[in-house]
Amino acid sequence: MPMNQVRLRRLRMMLNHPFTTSFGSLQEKEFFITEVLDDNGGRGFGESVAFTSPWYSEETVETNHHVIKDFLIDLLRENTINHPDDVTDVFKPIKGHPMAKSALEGAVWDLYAKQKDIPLAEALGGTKQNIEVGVSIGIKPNKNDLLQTIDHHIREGYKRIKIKIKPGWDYEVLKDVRKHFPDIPIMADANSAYTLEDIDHLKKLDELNLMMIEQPLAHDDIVDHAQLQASLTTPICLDESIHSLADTRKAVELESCEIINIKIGRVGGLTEAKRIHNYCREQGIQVWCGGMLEAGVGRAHNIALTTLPQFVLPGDTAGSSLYWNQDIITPEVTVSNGMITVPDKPGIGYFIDDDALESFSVSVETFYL
Ligand code: OSB
Ligand code: MG
Repeated sequence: MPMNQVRLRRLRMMLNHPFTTSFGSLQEKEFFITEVLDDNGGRGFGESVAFTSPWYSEETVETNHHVIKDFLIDLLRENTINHPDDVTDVFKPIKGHPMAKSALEGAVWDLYAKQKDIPLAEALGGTKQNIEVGVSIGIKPNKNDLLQTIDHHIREGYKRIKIKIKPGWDYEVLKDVRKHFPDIPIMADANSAYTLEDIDHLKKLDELNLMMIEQPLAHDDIVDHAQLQASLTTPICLDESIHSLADTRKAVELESCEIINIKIGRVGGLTEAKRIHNYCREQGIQVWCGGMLEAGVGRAHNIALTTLPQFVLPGDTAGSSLYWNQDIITPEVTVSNGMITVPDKPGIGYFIDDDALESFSVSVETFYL
């Protein structure tokens, strides 16, 4: 497929409010927007979900820069890409760095769909016209604050509430939440804050009727989660541990989890995300689309992926206004009654607000293919 240029743009945007997880707190977001261009004025966009610190996984904004600039762009230049699926194979010699790979691969997918004049969702094989979403709530200074935030989002219509937990902010807090909201779908995300020594403590969560507990144990573990899952009735969902279809197969075969959170960036791109989705569909494993506090471009990719049929649980793609006063796409992503209407325009289906993009830019580099 024709492409002649890559633009690598570093952005800095402030979140509306700090977002706190078991690994730390974030309010300023720095990340890359990638752009792949063709001779006809076509522009495909991708977004990297790496943070400035290696808190969630090993990758950072700086490692993204190094790997994209010094390796991945060369591979795009030296190889023939007939279809976006080829990008995953072309990037294979580079070990790891899934978020860097995904940032470029996503832009190639968007450009491909625009060249074909079809929505990205359709290019991926998705069929849903509306997708269900929930909201992820960070660790709050106190319980009252958490209860009020939940109440607000339930009134907005979100389909399920995810609550970040860590030792000292878990069972007692969730018990209170359950008491105030006896019927709402609730899940907890530990971001790998526990070990097998906490097994008796984690078992207490079984009485709270949670949809799932996300990534309770180490970020790189698949084996210990199998032992934990065998002692819990609450389904475990893996996030951090899953980087590929191969990881997914191991987790499913070892019964380390019952549910998989698919994040495009964490698994190296849309093609690998689709492969994981297809495998989970065959195996009867439920999946949902996770979030990384993305701006509009990343959100648009999440929405397109979620149109695939095995995304049977609400994702973390909340509306733009949850985190941003101004997004980089128009229209912004809006959520109504917990649903997002999938755009029907070509590619990611939203326009890029070039003025906003420019105003948040810290640097722009151009590379020729
Ligand atoms: O573990 O899902 C996670 C945010 C940053 C890093 C990791 C995670 C999250 C979220 C927020 O839960 C999801 C979102 O709203 O984008
Ligand atoms: Mg998570």
